[in-house]
Amino acid sequence: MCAILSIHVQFDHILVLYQFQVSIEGNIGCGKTTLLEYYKNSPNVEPIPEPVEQWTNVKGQNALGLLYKDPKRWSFSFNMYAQLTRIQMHKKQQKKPIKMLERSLYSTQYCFVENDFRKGTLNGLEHAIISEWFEWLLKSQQVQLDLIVYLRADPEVCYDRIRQRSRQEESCVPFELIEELHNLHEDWLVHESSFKSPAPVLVMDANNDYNVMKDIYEERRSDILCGYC
Ligand code: DGT
Repeated sequence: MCAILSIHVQFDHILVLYQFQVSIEGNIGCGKTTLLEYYKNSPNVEPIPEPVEQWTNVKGQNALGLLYKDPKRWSFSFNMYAQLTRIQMHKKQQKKPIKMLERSLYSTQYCFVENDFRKGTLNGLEHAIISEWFEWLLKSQQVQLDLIVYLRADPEVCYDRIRQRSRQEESCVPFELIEELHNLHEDWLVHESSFKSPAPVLVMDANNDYNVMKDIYEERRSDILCGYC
């Protein structure tokens, strides 16, 4: 499960770091950011939030906003950019034993790209290009995950949370999309019927309010942090 990623030799002592990569996965609005926030002050955790601010300002252009305004026109551009920023998250130098990622290269491919292809917002050529990039990145960049924490929430709950937080770009997200993404996460992480999971999956019921979720995060601290707590 764990990997020795670096051995630092410093004069007369050797420091061996065991480094884990944990990806927090789940539908839009399921509470991934909240989980990262909860653990961000743990001495062993390095949180890597997804770069939404970068997506809303690509040299002055709001890629996320354009994606929802006209998915057929912008899905290819957005997913290519998401793929780039995700590999940057995976490759970011880690100083602490646990790198906690908000999503991964895998959820871009297995949930968003897959859904866009099924819906026709990515055409066959666009899908082939993104998929080739994905395969190449997997082979060449050592995209390692040791654990996936799947925050499993009902689509209705996620949809309510999205409406409540009212991120401007997501004002027109249809419920249908949340249902489709829910099913894709389930197929991937629970049934493994669409794609194989790249790491063991810890499934957590994320339907509860924050106060209850906090208690659950505390109870499961050791499991979520691979024993480093
Ligand atoms: P949370 O904390 O569980 O509420 O998570 P969110 O909703 O802040 O983060 P996430 O990753 O579920 O989604 C942020 C927005 O970006 C959302 O509108 C969906 C979109 N998004 C994220 N990753 C991808 C991707 O790889 N491809 C596409 N097409 N959209 C993505």
